Amino acid sequence: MSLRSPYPDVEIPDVSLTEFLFADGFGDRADAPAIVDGTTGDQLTYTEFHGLVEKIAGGLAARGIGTGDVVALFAPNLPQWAALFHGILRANAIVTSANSMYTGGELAHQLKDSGAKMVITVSPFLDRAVAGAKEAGLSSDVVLTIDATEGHDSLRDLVSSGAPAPELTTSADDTAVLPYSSGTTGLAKGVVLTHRNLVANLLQIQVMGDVTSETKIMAFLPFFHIYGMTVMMNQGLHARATVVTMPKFDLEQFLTITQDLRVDRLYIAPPVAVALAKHPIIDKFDLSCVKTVFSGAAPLDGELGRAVAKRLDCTVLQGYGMTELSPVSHCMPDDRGDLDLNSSGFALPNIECKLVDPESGQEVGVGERGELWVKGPNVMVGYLNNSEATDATKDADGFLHTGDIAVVDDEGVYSIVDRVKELIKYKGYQVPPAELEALLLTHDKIADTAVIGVKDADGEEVPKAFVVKQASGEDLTEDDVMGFVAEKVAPHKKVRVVEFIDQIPKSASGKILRKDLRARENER
Ligand code: AYL
Repeated sequence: MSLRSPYPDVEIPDVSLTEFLFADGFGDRADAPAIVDGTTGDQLTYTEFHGLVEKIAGGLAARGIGTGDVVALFAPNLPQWAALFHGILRANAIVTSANSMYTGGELAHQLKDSGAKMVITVSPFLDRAVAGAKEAGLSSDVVLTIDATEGHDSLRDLVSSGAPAPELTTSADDTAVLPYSSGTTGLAKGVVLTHRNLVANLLQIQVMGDVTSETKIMAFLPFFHIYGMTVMMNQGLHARATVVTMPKFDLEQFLTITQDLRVDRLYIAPPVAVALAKHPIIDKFDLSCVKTVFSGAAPLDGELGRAVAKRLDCTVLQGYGMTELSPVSHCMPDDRGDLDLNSSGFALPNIECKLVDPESGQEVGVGERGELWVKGPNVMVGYLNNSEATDATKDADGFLHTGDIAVVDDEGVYSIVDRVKELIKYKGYQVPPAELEALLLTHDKIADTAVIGVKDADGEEVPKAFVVKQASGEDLTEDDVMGFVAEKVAPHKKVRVVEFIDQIPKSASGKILRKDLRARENER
């Protein structure tokens, strides 16, 4: 029994994202703000934004960037991030968006794996960007900065050449972006998303949401992550709305900007819902402008969601998706604020789902738990240069096996109830356990290890390492283990709980039995 979206299909035009967003001009929004830096008030109107995109494309072409070349963006949310993103695509090239918290080593993995030819960053990130580029075999000459800095070319240098943008030759089936995701297992992999994937998801979410040219969207969640990229940046640009950026999250500043710029649509991940529901500072602000709070990227607690709706007197909605789905496959439409907030709403138009019992491989029906499989025009092509991982995730019929367990009711409303994949989510960010395990095994006092997600005292998921000591490791402490990891990874990947045990439970073939470790946690 495959389950189709209750919404009629939308037609996906056969065009690049660039054509889709910019070919028709901006009408009466030409001089309206497309994107505003909420912290400085600096803004680009639609005409200015588009002009900058064209100039960036010209500058990139003059430096030899063209069809099929990959350029890495390693920067916080700024209006220029969006202009560079679209400038790279306009130059017929591909964007790989890197987590701006990455260490040099983590960035190097992505640069090497994606074959990036250029890295664009900001001066405060230069140390990590240059270290990563060097480790990936790139010259520091191809590390550019958005702001001006000594020793590196800047955005100004890139656009000052005055070179015209090249002819747009990109078609819908060309790769547009390579965000990185560990998917259901293993290390971070390049997710190949085409222009068609991104255009499709914009049209699919358009049916669900009331985002118009009047909307002001808050974008503090990072553009490098597919949630920020599609749902905030590109949806906002497509609707000719105004996207308000913040380079990093600070609660008071976020509230000040929301109040002063009269932002009406907040996109958040669940940890921010906790602050909105509970923090005393909220009462000091006039947030009457906020009409909608949309949560995604990790499970929202329904009660918490209702508390936010009540306190801000607004509609709270939840959506579900994955990087591999461009990312949204399910969400609550704007007019259904009445739905149970523990759910993630309906399948989007053009989407077909199956729920499959992971043990038996049999499809299950309404009210029964099964792994969610998703098929639609927003499903990735595959993982970059990794057909094995692609085949393990996307089947021959085109269904993406999400690794999430869901239940659907008779109205077609889905609730995500569990996760069967390894992936851990810390504040909505991906933490691939395989990466932490590989790192921990390089410690000379650690004999074996397994990392899983556990709930902390606030109910937030955090990475926990089970560690088997080497005979020589008697004096190894929990803090030693956490410190060892913290030095080498971005903050969201830190191990936050450690337990020493005698043996890691494994199957006959040597696979870590994470289920057994989870069961052990739940017995506490
Ligand atoms: P990735 N409820 C439960 N788990 C969720 C939810 C949710 N609403 N959203 C995402 N996840 C988990 O690639 C789930 O395990 O993309 C899923 O497989 O970083 C994993 O996060 C994917 O993590 C949307 C739709 C945001 C999607 C997104 C972000 C997708 C995050 C807003 O409307």
